Order: sequence, then C-alpha cells, then structure tokens
Amino acid sequence: MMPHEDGCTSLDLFADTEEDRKWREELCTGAVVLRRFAVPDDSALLAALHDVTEQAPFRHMVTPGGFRMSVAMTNCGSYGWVTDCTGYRYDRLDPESGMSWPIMPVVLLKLAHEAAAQAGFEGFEPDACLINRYNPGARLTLHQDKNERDLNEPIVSISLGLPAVFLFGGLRRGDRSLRVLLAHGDVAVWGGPARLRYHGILPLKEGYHPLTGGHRINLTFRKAA
Ligand code: MD3
Ligand code: FE
Repeated sequence: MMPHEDGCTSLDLFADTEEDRKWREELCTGAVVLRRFAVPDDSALLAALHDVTEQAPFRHMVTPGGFRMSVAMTNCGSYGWVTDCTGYRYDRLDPESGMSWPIMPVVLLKLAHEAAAQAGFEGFEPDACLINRYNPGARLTLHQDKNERDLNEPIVSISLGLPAVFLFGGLRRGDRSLRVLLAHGDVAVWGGPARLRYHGILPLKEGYHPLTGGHRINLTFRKAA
C-alpha cells in the first residue's frame, strides 16, 4: 500500500511488476548483466536514439569479405565503428555523410557511466557508441571486439526491444558458448578477463515490443581511442 499526498492509502498497481524488478547476474569474472537497469529510462533512451538516427540513419555495412551485414548500424560519439571492403576501423566521420557522428546524448552517456561503475569500472568515459538494429532473422556471428586502443577499458551494452539469444564464448573461436537471453532494458558490462571473449547473437525471432515494434536495438559503449 502506498501512502498518498492527500493522506489516503491506495493500492499501487504498478509496484513489483516483472518490468521493474531489477537484479544482477555475474556470468564470469568481468562480465555482469544488470537486468532491467535501463527500463526506467527507456523512453528517454529511445527519444535520444531517434535524434541520432535522424542525423546518421541506420545502414547495412559491408564486411571486408564483401558480405552485407544483416544487422543495420549507426554510431554516435567522437568515433564510430565502421566496416567496408578495406576492413574494420573506428572513424571520426560517417562515411555516408562525410560529417562527424552525432554527439553522444547525455542520457546515454550517463547510463553507460553508471552501469560501468556498478560493475567496478569507475570513471568509464566512452568516446564511441555503436548502435545495432536487428530485424527478424538478423544475427551477429561469433567475433571478438579488439579494434579499441585500450583493451583494459570495458564495453557497456544496452539491449532494447525484442529479446535475443546472446552467445558468450571463450577466448578461442571453437570454445563452447553459453546462451544468455538479453531482454529489454538489460545492461551488461564486459571487462577484465571477459573483454576478449568471443560472442554473437542468434538470428532474431519475430515479435512485437511496444517501444521498438518489430526489432531489437543494442547500444555498445566503447573507449575507442
Ligand atoms: C562480450 N553486439 O556490437 S552486445 C557488437 O547485441 C556486439 O548487438 C552484440 O557484439 C549485440 O560488437 C552483443 C554484448 C557484448 C558486446 C561487446 C562485448 C558482449 C561482449 C565485448 C566483449 C565480450
Ligand atoms: Fe561484439
């Protein structure tokens, strides 16, 4: 029961719903999932995302091997992750527009900073945020993230919209991987010994989420330079 301003007491129908329960899961040393950590800010995050994608629309990049990625991507911050037939890199400019990437919205930066601190990485100041959009069927094959200059810096990820099965492998491509469901509002921090583990996303299942409709969006905050 919630005491009300007028002195009356009323049932709070929205207390303790599945959506606002938060908990923490440690997958291994260095990898922590903060379940539902971003839920209270989800509308603000999506509004900020909308601002970014108006300036730098989602696009399907091409891998160095010549394949069009099923995941659509864009970036914000001082650096953006890009791939084309020449390779992967971080670039200050959006190759589509020739302009700088949109500024990282404060609401995104603040959430990434707080999540990193919760996982023991105080003072995380990302300069790049890669934004991935998955439509049904889109996937990310097992890979390592190692284009960043300082691999002692963690990566923070925020999942929004439809849930996805995340594959968390080992330090070698052939190592067995753990399957972890990443759902709306889940924030994960990947650092220390987890930083170079192989990981990927299984093909997204069809569905509907009230905030993102038919897709999943993932944001990864990095210190690129
Ligand atoms: C574990 N994105 O953009 S987020 C990527 O859901 C990427 O879109 C996935 O992998 C996605 O590179 C996974 C979770 C994640 C991100 C980075 C990691 C897990 C990680 C770096 C090292 C280890
Ligand atoms: Fe990755």
